[in-house]
Amino acid sequence: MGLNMTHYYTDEKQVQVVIALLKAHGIRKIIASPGTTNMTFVMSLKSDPHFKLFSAVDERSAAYMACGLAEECGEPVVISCTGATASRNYMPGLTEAHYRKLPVLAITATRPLSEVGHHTAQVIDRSVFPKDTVVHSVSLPVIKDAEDQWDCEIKANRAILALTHRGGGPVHINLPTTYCRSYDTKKLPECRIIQRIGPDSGFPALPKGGRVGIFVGSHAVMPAELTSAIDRFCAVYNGAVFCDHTSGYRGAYRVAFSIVGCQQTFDTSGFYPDVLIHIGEITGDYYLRVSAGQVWRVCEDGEIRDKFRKLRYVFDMSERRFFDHYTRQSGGGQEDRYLQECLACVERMHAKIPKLPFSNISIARRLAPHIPPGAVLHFGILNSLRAWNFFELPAGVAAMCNVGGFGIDGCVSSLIGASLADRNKLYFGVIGDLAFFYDMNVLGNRHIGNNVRILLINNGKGMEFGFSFHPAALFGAEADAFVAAKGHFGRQSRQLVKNFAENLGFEYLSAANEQELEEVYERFMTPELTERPVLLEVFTNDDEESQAMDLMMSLEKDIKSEVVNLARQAIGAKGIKVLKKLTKG
Ligand SMILES: Cc1ncc(C[n+]2csc(CCOP(=O)(O)OP(=O)(O)O)c2C)c(N)n1
Repeated sequence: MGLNMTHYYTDEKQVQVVIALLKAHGIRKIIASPGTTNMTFVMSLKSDPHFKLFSAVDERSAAYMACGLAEECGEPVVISCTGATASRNYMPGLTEAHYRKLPVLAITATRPLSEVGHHTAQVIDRSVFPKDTVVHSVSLPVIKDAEDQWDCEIKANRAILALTHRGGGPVHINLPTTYCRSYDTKKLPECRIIQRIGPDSGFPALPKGGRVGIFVGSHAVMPAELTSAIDRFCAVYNGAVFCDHTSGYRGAYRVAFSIVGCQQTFDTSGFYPDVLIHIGEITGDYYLRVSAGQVWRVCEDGEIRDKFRKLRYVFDMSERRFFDHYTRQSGGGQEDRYLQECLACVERMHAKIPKLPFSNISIARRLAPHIPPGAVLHFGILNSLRAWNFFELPAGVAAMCNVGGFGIDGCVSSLIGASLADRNKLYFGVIGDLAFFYDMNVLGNRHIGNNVRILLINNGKGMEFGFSFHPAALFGAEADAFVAAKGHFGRQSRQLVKNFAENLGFEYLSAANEQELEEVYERFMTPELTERPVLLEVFTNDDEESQAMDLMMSLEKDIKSEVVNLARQAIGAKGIKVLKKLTKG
């Protein structure tokens, strides 16, 4: 019966993704070894004339054959094997390929990984390879939902690209099967192909006439040449540069968009660019919500980082090279409509900020303009950075935050470390109480100089967990004790930090309301070096902190977002899910 049966691609989605991406990346040659576990893959390939299949019983031989074929043709060759010890026999050939940088892609089929270690027949652990066999190894999921689909596409792209990246070499994909018996898929799914562009590759065209956004994650302070390269690029491509305080860019196209992005009842999608250029590392600005039809990542590490889930190209080169190339290509012109639209919206939001309750945000609003130019400003994780991101800093002030790992454990130490670099420069830190008490022993470090100024916002808990948008809001004040860690460290004692800091030689200032802040802030912000390091402790309370945040997040409302928000409040997130399902059906 099987003899005359017409079959197409397997219905296993993860196998379809691999096949679609092999095709998209122009890979054709396959050497298949016999087995059941790789059957859905092999039989699907056989149904597609794009692929040229060879058979080899012995996997050891198959891997060596792939070495010869890859070298002779100058293109990647796939080897496919089943479970049991089949993949172990790839080792000699992969070792050969490793030392000769041959693009051999070993796709080892397996039962779902959850079965590893449970005495399932033929299932072995392939999570570790000798260092000199493959340059990259991935395990793909069995695709059950959109998240798996994304994971699978990214990993398959990453594996295929590793065959030729920086010299290239052999690569491993562990591909699960569910032994699906239907081969009814006539058309492969549309998969997102990601391509890597090196300095010597052809560059894709960047269309003019649309809007180009540049998203800068945390980034070292940009040198003047890079800033002007970005500015020249933006001028010809109608660009805008979305930043937070850690972005290191202070050029003419800067947009501090956080205040717009945080609006809960305002749809920001009208500001999305056609293409988004992604540079820099992790951002601490959760509100810099920008997306685009396509994202192009530019970074000298050449890594695939799909923050926006729209990644199309990775430019494995310096940012200067990228921006200069496209500016040269552009044929000139001058266009800043996009920038002006974004800036106008930011300005409109600022104009709408009401009087705020006494809080980290109101303090940021009052003090941000007074940071002396030339100073460096460090922010604690996470709420301090958020609060201050709403307000611009004076030109010449650089800002940092430990957004690499987001630990509250080292914010003060990082500030002190930075301050050792230049004793004549002022180093400010804005730190929450949990982060401060966590890391306060560094204040006893004997190297601390008089160039350190610490603004401690003591709200008595991890305020982060007390905002209405936080999932802990579900529990109200019940979350205080064990989620927000309220009640430690002297419960906002007026003496504890004062005594500690003064005994260690700090000048201590404090404020518990607006008026008291007015009395002390000028001393704290004095641009001259003071005799001793200064610590200003400001006491706020959680209710007012929370109210201030709510006010900031509802500066502007559009009807659509407001309806969605009201519905969410009325029927909850679960209800929204049900509604979405119903309307889809
Ligand atoms: C080492 C470490 N532990 C826990 C966390 C989780 N966390 C993130 S923000 C935060 C609260 C910080 O509170 P605080 O420093 O007082 O700042 P606030 O939110 O009150 O402004 C915590 C515990 C973390 N980021 N790092």
